[in-house]
Amino acid sequence: MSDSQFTPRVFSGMQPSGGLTLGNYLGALKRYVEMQNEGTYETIYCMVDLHAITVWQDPAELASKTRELAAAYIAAGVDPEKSILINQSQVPEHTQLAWIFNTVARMGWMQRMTQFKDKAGKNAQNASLGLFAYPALMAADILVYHATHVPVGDDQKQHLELTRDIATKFNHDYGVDFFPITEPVIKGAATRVMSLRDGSKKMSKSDTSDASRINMTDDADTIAKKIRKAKTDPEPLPSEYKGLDDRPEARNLVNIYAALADISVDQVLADHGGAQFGTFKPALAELAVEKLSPIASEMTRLLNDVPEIDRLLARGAEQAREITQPILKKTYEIVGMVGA
Ligand code: AQP
Repeated sequence: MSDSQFTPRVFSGMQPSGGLTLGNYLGALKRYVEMQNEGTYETIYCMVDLHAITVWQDPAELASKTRELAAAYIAAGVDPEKSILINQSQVPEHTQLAWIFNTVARMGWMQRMTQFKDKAGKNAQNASLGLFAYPALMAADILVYHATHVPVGDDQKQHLELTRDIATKFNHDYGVDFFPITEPVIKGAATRVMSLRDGSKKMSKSDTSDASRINMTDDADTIAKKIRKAKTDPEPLPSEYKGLDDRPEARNLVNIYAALADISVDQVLADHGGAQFGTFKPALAELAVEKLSPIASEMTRLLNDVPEIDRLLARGAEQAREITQPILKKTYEIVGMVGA
């Protein structure tokens, strides 16, 4: 099936499960803004609070993190006049479609999801059912808009494949061409930003070590300190990319530099090849502060007016439901629900 029958439409979201990291920004949020400004797509960006509660969240914290995430989106350049900005739980069609998808997805598919295994850890029997079903809700988040493109970091690739499998099976089982086969958009030099303490681990907002990540709200001194202390090796930077083989920490810092500066990795190595980390790290810290500080200040300004954030989210939910209600109704008709 070709996507041509579908409006080019972008959907993506993040969990309000903690402050955003540089990984969330470079892997996803920066792309949200670029795709919004390209003018090719309708864009819908979401705070996925229902996903966040698949692991325990303090209720008051969840509400404030949700507003903080909305402020981060806007501060980074998501424009509520150009994009639809929503909080997931305010658009009930996400969960209604998710139930249908729970009946489409197969146990074997879900059991293969590596994120569940990572997050549930050794105690899988004690994980919430919601954590296990998470990817079916994610498929519904995307497909309830008939979204054709989803900008995400590399860690979400498997969930996007599952979304495509669910759409394909639904279309096949019911003999329709109803859901698009959504394309992941995993692009840029930093699709998987790694921990500053361990080059084999993803930078993550829920990592217990704050030194492992750069938070979007870290001040200049904290950013400089974390980069200065980032794990590296004693060798100088190479002049070519293949010189970064087997040097995951060095590669991570070079990728971060390229993504922040919007230049290629080759260009970074052309400019900094031969430099020691004692020189490269301060240059990276300066660049990170230059790019992140204005976003952090704008977030603080926006968070001074919580009623305005709530108003934008309520308006976003209304705009979203103009798209989601007809798609859910048609899904119910296809499935055979009386009164759809
Ligand atoms: N380290 C990363 N590098 C590149 N992209 C990343 N993303 C997350 N970490 C990196 C992308 O950010 C988006 C938001 O993801 P999420 O909020 O659904 O949670 P996640 O993927 O599980 O990210 P975290 O930071 O690791 O959150 P926690 O710790 O709460 O689980 C996604 O597009 C993701 O690819």
